[in-house]
Amino acid sequence: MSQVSRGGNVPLDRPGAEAASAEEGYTFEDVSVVMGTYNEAAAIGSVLADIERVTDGNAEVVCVDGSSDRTPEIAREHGARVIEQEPQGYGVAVRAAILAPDRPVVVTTDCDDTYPMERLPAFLESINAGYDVVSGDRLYHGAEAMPTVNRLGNATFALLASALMGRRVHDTTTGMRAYRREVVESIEWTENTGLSAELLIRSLMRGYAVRELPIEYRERAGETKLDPLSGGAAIAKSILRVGLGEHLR
Ligand SMILES: Nc1nc2c(ncn2[C@@H]2O[C@H](COP(=O)(O)OP(=O)(O)OP(=O)(O)O)[C@@H](O)[C@H]2O)c(=O)[nH]1
Ligand SMILES: [Mg+2]
Repeated sequence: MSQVSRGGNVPLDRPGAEAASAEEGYTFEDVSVVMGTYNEAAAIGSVLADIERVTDGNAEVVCVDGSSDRTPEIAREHGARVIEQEPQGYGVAVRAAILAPDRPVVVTTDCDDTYPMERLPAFLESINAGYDVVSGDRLYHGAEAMPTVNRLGNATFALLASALMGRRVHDTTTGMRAYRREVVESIEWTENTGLSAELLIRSLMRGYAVRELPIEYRERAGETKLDPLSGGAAIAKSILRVGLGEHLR
Protein backbone atom coordinates (compact mmCIF):
# COMPACT_ATOMS: atom_id res chain seq x y z
CA MET A 1 0.00 0.00 0.00
CA SER A 2 1.46 3.37 -0.88
CA GLN A 3 1.86 5.97 1.82
CA VAL A 4 0.65 9.53 1.72
CA SER A 5 3.66 11.71 2.48
CA ARG A 6 3.74 12.43 6.18
CA GLY A 7 7.28 13.48 7.01
CA GLY A 8 9.44 16.53 6.43
CA ASN A 9 10.85 17.26 2.99
CA VAL A 10 9.18 14.66 0.85
CA PRO A 11 8.82 14.48 -2.91
CA LEU A 12 5.54 15.41 -4.56
CA ASP A 13 2.98 12.62 -4.82
CA ARG A 14 2.02 13.57 -8.34
CA PRO A 15 4.66 14.25 -10.98
CA GLY A 16 2.55 16.85 -12.76
CA ALA A 17 1.87 18.94 -9.66
CA GLU A 18 2.43 22.61 -10.33
CA ALA A 19 5.07 23.81 -7.91
CA ALA A 20 4.77 27.51 -7.17
CA SER A 21 8.30 28.84 -7.18
CA ALA A 22 9.59 30.81 -4.20
CA GLU A 23 9.12 34.16 -5.92
CA GLU A 24 5.56 33.42 -7.01
CA GLY A 25 4.59 31.56 -3.81
CA TYR A 26 1.43 32.43 -1.94
CA THR A 27 1.54 34.69 1.11
CA PHE A 28 -1.06 35.05 3.86
CA GLU A 29 -2.71 37.72 1.69
CA ASP A 30 -3.76 34.78 -0.50
CA VAL A 31 -5.15 32.75 2.41
CA SER A 32 -8.64 32.50 3.93
CA VAL A 33 -8.92 30.72 7.26
CA VAL A 34 -12.47 29.39 7.55
CA MET A 35 -14.51 27.66 10.22
CA GLY A 36 -17.97 26.72 11.38
CA THR A 37 -18.78 28.38 14.70
CA TYR A 38 -21.52 27.20 17.00
CA ASN A 39 -21.55 28.68 20.51
CA GLU A 40 -17.77 28.96 20.76
CA ALA A 41 -17.59 32.13 22.89
CA ALA A 42 -15.12 30.38 25.23
CA ALA A 43 -12.63 29.77 22.42
CA ILE A 44 -13.15 32.12 19.48
CA GLY A 45 -11.28 35.14 20.92
CA SER A 46 -8.15 33.08 21.42
CA VAL A 47 -8.40 31.30 18.02
CA LEU A 48 -8.85 34.56 16.10
CA ALA A 49 -6.11 36.36 18.06
CA ASP A 50 -3.72 33.50 17.22
CA ILE A 51 -4.57 33.73 13.50
CA GLU A 52 -4.10 37.52 13.54
CA ARG A 53 -0.74 37.25 15.28
CA VAL A 54 0.65 34.40 13.18
CA THR A 55 -0.43 35.89 9.83
CA ASP A 56 0.27 39.55 10.77
CA GLY A 57 -3.42 40.20 10.21
CA ASN A 58 -3.04 39.30 6.53
CA ALA A 59 -5.20 36.17 6.37
CA GLU A 60 -8.90 36.69 5.80
CA VAL A 61 -11.10 34.91 8.37
CA VAL A 62 -14.57 33.58 7.51
CA CYS A 63 -16.92 32.17 10.18
CA VAL A 64 -20.16 30.44 9.23
CA ASP A 65 -22.05 30.92 12.44
CA GLY A 66 -25.10 29.34 14.01
CA SER A 67 -24.56 30.55 17.57
CA SER A 68 -26.97 31.89 20.14
CA ASP A 69 -24.13 33.21 22.34
CA ARG A 70 -21.66 36.10 21.78
CA THR A 71 -19.54 34.17 19.24
CA PRO A 72 -20.50 36.28 16.18
CA GLU A 73 -19.93 39.60 18.00
CA ILE A 74 -16.48 38.47 19.12
CA ALA A 75 -15.71 37.30 15.57
CA ARG A 76 -16.67 40.70 14.13
CA GLU A 77 -14.62 42.52 16.79
CA HIS A 78 -11.62 40.58 15.45
CA GLY A 79 -12.39 41.64 11.87
CA ALA A 80 -13.73 38.26 10.71
CA ARG A 81 -16.40 38.00 8.04
CA VAL A 82 -19.42 36.33 9.65
CA ILE A 83 -21.99 34.46 7.57
CA GLU A 84 -25.10 33.58 9.53
CA GLN A 85 -26.63 30.14 9.03
CA GLU A 86 -29.14 28.08 11.02
CA PRO A 87 -27.22 25.30 12.83
CA GLN A 88 -27.45 22.21 10.59
CA GLY A 89 -24.28 20.34 11.51
CA TYR A 90 -20.52 20.55 10.96
CA GLY A 91 -20.36 19.82 7.25
CA VAL A 92 -23.16 22.15 6.19
CA ALA A 93 -21.33 25.01 7.96
CA VAL A 94 -17.82 24.11 6.81
CA ARG A 95 -18.86 23.55 3.19
CA ALA A 96 -20.40 27.04 3.13
CA ALA A 97 -17.25 28.40 4.79
CA ILE A 98 -14.79 26.88 2.29
CA LEU A 99 -16.85 28.00 -0.71
CA ALA A 100 -17.49 31.57 0.49
CA PRO A 101 -14.08 33.24 0.00
CA ASP A 102 -12.29 33.70 -3.30
CA ARG A 103 -8.67 33.72 -2.17
CA PRO A 104 -6.56 30.94 -3.79
CA VAL A 105 -5.75 29.04 -0.57
CA VAL A 106 -8.35 27.96 2.01
CA VAL A 107 -7.43 26.69 5.47
CA THR A 108 -10.07 25.06 7.66
CA THR A 109 -9.96 24.84 11.44
CA ASP A 110 -12.30 24.16 14.34
CA CYS A 111 -13.12 27.16 16.48
CA ASP A 112 -12.36 25.35 19.74
CA ASP A 113 -8.68 26.19 20.36
CA THR A 114 -7.56 22.59 19.71
CA TYR A 115 -5.57 23.28 16.52
CA PRO A 116 -2.16 25.01 16.43
CA MET A 117 -2.58 28.24 14.45
CA GLU A 118 1.19 28.75 14.84
CA ARG A 119 1.59 26.00 12.22
CA LEU A 120 -0.22 28.04 9.54
CA PRO A 121 3.15 28.98 7.95
CA ALA A 122 4.05 25.27 7.61
CA PHE A 123 0.72 24.56 5.88
CA LEU A 124 1.30 27.44 3.45
CA GLU A 125 4.86 26.27 2.82
CA SER A 126 3.61 22.84 1.75
CA ILE A 127 1.04 24.43 -0.58
CA ASN A 128 3.86 26.51 -2.06
CA ALA A 129 5.91 23.33 -2.47
CA GLY A 130 3.21 22.05 -4.83
CA TYR A 131 0.73 20.16 -2.67
CA ASP A 132 -2.96 20.64 -3.40
CA VAL A 133 -4.10 19.51 0.05
CA VAL A 134 -2.16 19.63 3.34
CA SER A 135 -3.87 17.68 6.10
CA GLY A 136 -3.01 18.17 9.79
CA ASP A 137 -2.27 14.77 11.34
CA ARG A 138 -3.12 14.91 15.04
CA LEU A 139 -2.31 11.28 15.79
CA TYR A 140 1.37 11.42 14.77
CA HIS A 141 2.40 13.10 18.05
CA GLY A 142 -0.02 10.99 20.12
CA ALA A 143 -2.89 13.49 20.59
CA GLU A 144 -2.91 13.00 24.35
CA ALA A 145 -5.34 15.88 24.81
CA MET A 146 -7.95 14.00 22.75
CA PRO A 147 -10.50 11.90 24.68
CA THR A 148 -9.48 8.22 24.41
CA VAL A 149 -12.72 7.21 22.66
CA ASN A 150 -12.12 9.86 19.99
CA ARG A 151 -8.48 8.86 19.58
CA LEU A 152 -9.38 5.22 19.02
CA GLY A 153 -12.26 6.17 16.74
CA ASN A 154 -10.10 8.50 14.65
CA ALA A 155 -7.36 5.85 14.28
CA THR A 156 -10.01 3.31 13.20
CA PHE A 157 -11.54 5.73 10.67
CA ALA A 158 -8.09 6.26 9.17
CA LEU A 159 -7.54 2.50 8.86
CA LEU A 160 -10.94 2.04 7.23
CA ALA A 161 -10.34 4.85 4.75
CA SER A 162 -6.83 3.53 4.02
CA ALA A 163 -8.17 0.04 3.30
CA LEU A 164 -10.80 1.47 0.94
CA MET A 165 -8.35 3.71 -0.89
CA GLY A 166 -5.30 1.45 -0.97
CA ARG A 167 -3.33 4.45 0.40
CA ARG A 168 -2.25 4.72 4.02
CA VAL A 169 -3.62 7.85 5.67
CA HIS A 170 -3.34 8.49 9.39
CA ASP A 171 -5.96 11.12 10.32
CA THR A 172 -9.06 11.38 8.13
CA THR A 173 -11.20 13.42 10.52
CA THR A 174 -8.87 16.32 11.28
CA GLY A 175 -10.38 19.80 11.19
CA MET A 176 -7.17 21.59 10.13
CA ARG A 177 -6.26 21.44 6.44
CA ALA A 178 -5.09 23.71 3.66
CA TYR A 179 -6.54 23.37 0.15
CA ARG A 180 -5.90 25.01 -3.16
CA ARG A 181 -9.19 26.66 -4.05
CA GLU A 182 -9.42 24.66 -7.26
CA VAL A 183 -9.75 21.41 -5.27
CA VAL A 184 -12.69 22.51 -3.15
CA GLU A 185 -14.45 24.06 -6.14
CA SER A 186 -14.01 21.14 -8.53
CA ILE A 187 -15.61 18.44 -6.38
CA GLU A 188 -19.23 18.13 -5.28
CA TRP A 189 -19.40 17.63 -1.48
CA THR A 190 -22.20 15.53 -0.07
CA GLU A 191 -21.39 14.73 3.58
CA ASN A 192 -22.26 16.55 6.81
CA THR A 193 -20.65 15.11 9.96
CA GLY A 194 -18.34 13.14 7.64
CA LEU A 195 -17.29 16.15 5.52
CA SER A 196 -13.71 16.18 6.84
CA ALA A 197 -13.14 12.54 5.79
CA GLU A 198 -14.86 13.21 2.46
CA LEU A 199 -12.61 16.19 1.70
CA LEU A 200 -9.52 13.98 2.12
CA ILE A 201 -10.81 10.82 0.44
CA ARG A 202 -12.23 12.44 -2.71
CA SER A 203 -9.12 14.65 -3.16
CA LEU A 204 -6.78 11.66 -2.86
CA MET A 205 -8.83 9.36 -5.06
CA ARG A 206 -9.01 11.99 -7.80
CA GLY A 207 -5.23 12.26 -7.96
CA TYR A 208 -4.59 15.53 -6.18
CA ALA A 209 -1.23 15.84 -4.41
CA VAL A 210 -1.95 15.36 -0.72
CA ARG A 211 0.35 15.30 2.27
CA GLU A 212 -0.27 14.84 5.96
CA LEU A 213 1.53 17.29 8.23
CA PRO A 214 2.03 16.19 11.86
CA ILE A 215 0.49 18.74 14.24
CA GLU A 216 0.08 19.17 17.99
CA TYR A 217 -3.46 18.95 19.33
CA ARG A 218 -4.69 20.80 22.44
CA GLU A 219 -7.54 20.26 24.84
CA ARG A 220 -10.85 21.71 23.71
CA ALA A 221 -12.08 25.03 25.15
CA GLY A 222 -15.87 24.98 25.56
CA GLU A 223 -18.31 22.16 24.92
CA THR A 224 -18.11 19.62 22.11
CA LYS A 225 -20.79 19.85 19.40
CA LEU A 226 -20.35 16.23 18.34
CA ASP A 227 -21.99 13.25 19.99
CA PRO A 228 -19.29 10.55 19.88
CA LEU A 229 -21.71 7.67 19.18
CA SER A 230 -24.06 9.10 16.57
CA GLY A 231 -21.27 11.28 15.16
CA GLY A 232 -18.90 8.32 14.94
CA ALA A 233 -21.52 6.19 13.17
CA ALA A 234 -22.20 9.01 10.70
CA ILE A 235 -18.48 9.36 9.95
CA ALA A 236 -18.04 5.60 9.39
CA LYS A 237 -20.99 5.63 6.97
CA SER A 238 -19.57 8.64 5.13
CA ILE A 239 -16.19 6.94 4.70
CA LEU A 240 -17.84 3.83 3.24
CA ARG A 241 -20.22 5.79 0.99
CA VAL A 242 -17.55 8.17 -0.29
CA GLY A 243 -14.78 5.54 -0.66
CA LEU A 244 -17.01 3.09 -2.54
CA GLY A 245 -18.60 5.90 -4.53
CA GLU A 246 -15.19 7.11 -5.73
CA HIS A 247 -14.27 3.58 -6.87
CA LEU A 248 -17.49 3.43 -8.92
CA ARG A 249 -16.92 6.80 -10.64
N1 LIG B 1 -22.17 26.94 12.17
C1 LIG B 1 -22.08 25.71 12.72
N2 LIG B 1 -20.90 25.29 13.22
C2 LIG B 1 -20.86 24.04 13.76
C3 LIG B 1 -21.97 23.19 13.81
N3 LIG B 1 -21.60 22.02 14.41
C4 LIG B 1 -20.29 22.16 14.73
N4 LIG B 1 -19.84 23.38 14.36
C5 LIG B 1 -18.49 23.92 14.52
O1 LIG B 1 -17.61 23.02 13.86
C6 LIG B 1 -16.40 22.88 14.59
C7 LIG B 1 -16.19 21.43 14.94
O2 LIG B 1 -17.08 21.03 15.99
P1 LIG B 1 -16.51 20.31 17.28
O3 LIG B 1 -17.52 20.38 18.37
O4 LIG B 1 -15.16 20.90 17.58
O5 LIG B 1 -16.41 18.82 16.79
P2 LIG B 1 -15.19 17.84 17.01
O6 LIG B 1 -13.90 18.52 16.69
O7 LIG B 1 -15.53 16.61 16.29
O8 LIG B 1 -15.28 17.54 18.57
P3 LIG B 1 -14.21 17.93 19.72
O9 LIG B 1 -13.25 16.79 19.72
O10 LIG B 1 -15.02 18.03 20.97
O11 LIG B 1 -13.56 19.22 19.34
C8 LIG B 1 -16.51 23.81 15.79
O12 LIG B 1 -15.88 25.03 15.50
C9 LIG B 1 -18.02 23.98 15.96
O13 LIG B 1 -18.38 25.21 16.56
C10 LIG B 1 -23.22 23.68 13.26
O14 LIG B 1 -24.26 23.03 13.25
N5 LIG B 1 -23.20 24.94 12.74
MG1 LIG C 1 -13.15 20.22 17.52
